[in-house]
Amino acid sequence: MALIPIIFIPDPVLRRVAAPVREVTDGVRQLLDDMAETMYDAPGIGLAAPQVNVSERLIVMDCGPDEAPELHKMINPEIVARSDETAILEEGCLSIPKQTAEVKRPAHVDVRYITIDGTEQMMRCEGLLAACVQHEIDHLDGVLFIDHISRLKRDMIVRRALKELRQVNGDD
Ligand code: GNR
Ligand code: NI
Repeated sequence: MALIPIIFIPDPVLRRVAAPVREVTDGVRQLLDDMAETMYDAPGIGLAAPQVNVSERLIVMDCGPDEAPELHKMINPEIVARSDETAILEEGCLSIPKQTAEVKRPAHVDVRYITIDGTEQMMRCEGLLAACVQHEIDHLDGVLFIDHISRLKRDMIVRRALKELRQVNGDD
């Protein structure tokens, strides 16, 4: 197990469309383990491979309460159905430090993905998990939560996040 450094805006890897995983190898399983450790350490409720500089279609999520963690590892996840009903949730992103905004998305989605055993599986996601899985699959397509809000709010969040990163990095 190992922690992997998280990539921040405006790194272009966050805007790239990630490549499908062609084979579920020990390397893929190791990376998912390391991504889970990195997510818990951050802490966050989800992490996509581009956020650790790997442009491949891999995500991890855990939206469970601390007493009952529920880790999901997904390879090549795809949304196959979206509800007409929408929900507005406050989102943040580990790649856009210390900023949040309300984002409107389908309230429920059905996701199809490959497990670490290499078998296909479906999962119905609701509530926070639905927002999280859509946020993570967006990352695989180079999309960030700020792309779902007004330009005014987006520009403010980007400006504040870059300022935060400058302060943390001690730049001029
Ligand atoms: O930690 C995170 N919280 C969160 C809250 C609401 C909707 C999505 C998320 S995902 C985010 C971690 C992250 O940046 N994942 O890509
Ligand atoms: Ni994110």
